[in-house]
Amino acid sequence: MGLDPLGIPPTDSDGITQEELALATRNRGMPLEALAADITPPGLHYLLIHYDIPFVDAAEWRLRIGGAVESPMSMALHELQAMPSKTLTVTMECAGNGRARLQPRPVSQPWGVEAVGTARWTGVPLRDLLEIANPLAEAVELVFTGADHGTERGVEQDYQRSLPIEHSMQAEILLAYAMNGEPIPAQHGHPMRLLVPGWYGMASVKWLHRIEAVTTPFTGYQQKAYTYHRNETDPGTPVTTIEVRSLMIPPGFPDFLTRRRVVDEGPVELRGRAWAGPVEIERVEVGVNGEWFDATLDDPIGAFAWRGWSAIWTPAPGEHVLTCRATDANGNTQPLNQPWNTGGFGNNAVQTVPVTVR
Ligand SMILES: Nc1nc2c(c(=O)[nH]1)N[C@H]1C(S)=C(S)[C@@H](COP(=O)(O)O)O[C@H]1N2
Ligand SMILES: [Mo]
Repeated sequence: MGLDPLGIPPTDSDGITQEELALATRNRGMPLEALAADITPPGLHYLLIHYDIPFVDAAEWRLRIGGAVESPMSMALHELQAMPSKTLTVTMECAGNGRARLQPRPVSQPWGVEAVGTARWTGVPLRDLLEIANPLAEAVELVFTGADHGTERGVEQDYQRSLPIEHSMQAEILLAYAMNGEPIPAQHGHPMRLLVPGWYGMASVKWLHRIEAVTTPFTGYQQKAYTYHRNETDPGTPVTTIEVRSLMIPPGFPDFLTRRRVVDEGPVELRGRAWAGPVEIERVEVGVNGEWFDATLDDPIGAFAWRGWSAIWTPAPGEHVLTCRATDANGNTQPLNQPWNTGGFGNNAVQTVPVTVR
């Protein structure tokens, strides 16, 4: 197979491989019933860990800022916690969410639609530290390094991502040390992670311990791998902000194995959430067997957070297919068909929920 070195080998096989299953049991999604809460309850936020969780000792840990800066610095956690802090409600989503629904399926973490969660993150605005470290005029990006280490498609690496200096100076970019008012749990990046609100999760480097200003754009593995390539020769465009998506809480009750829903006849309140990274949600529609009607939007809970929606459905007994689709303030609407690319990124095609009404 003439494979793009940055793509992921696709498979025509319907069956999930043992490797994909092993990834899926390490990296779990948010159970969709947790869409009921504004803030995802502890332990239900989705997880994506490329290598092993590094168990970092917060008392020994330091954050180092260096490279092309005027004043390199090194700070302990308690020193960072003594600085003015900011708390933001942020919906985070994995860029690979929806990957396992693609055909052919790019082989990687096989997400359905549930790689999402919303938390209240507290930390120091990155720009407050940059004002002290002072990147040199020739610095173009900051490279963020996590404490985890592994190989990916033959490349040994610490997990690293970069951001342009300009983006790093935005007020919402945090060096977070608390999640929902508690120290960040080990699996979510203890003791500190970068938080890039509005962007897919890969930008928010966990177990952060080093920030380096560089004078040429960073071309590390994770920077290149997150690219939309439509085919093996497409040079592609970088994966950045979160695409518009909505999800519904599957109504009624599920069958254990198939998760098919059973709902009693009569009015049913359908509820869900919609988000579009840094962009506002303008509209959510509910589809019943292909007929669309508007849902009612709840009040927003934050500029980077999902927005609740609800709709009343009065079904007749029988088999039905429910869907929902959101439109953002830029006029982007979720597609009915898959936006295929070699890495399986940004598949925001509508969720479908088959329901039996009795
Ligand atoms: N150091 C490090 N940071 C990381 C990752 C990782 O494996 N290592 N995974 C990234 C990816 S792909 C995603 S989607 C988010 C997931 O964050 P969460 O597990 O807290 O939900 O973390 C990002 N930050
Ligand atoms: Mo991700």
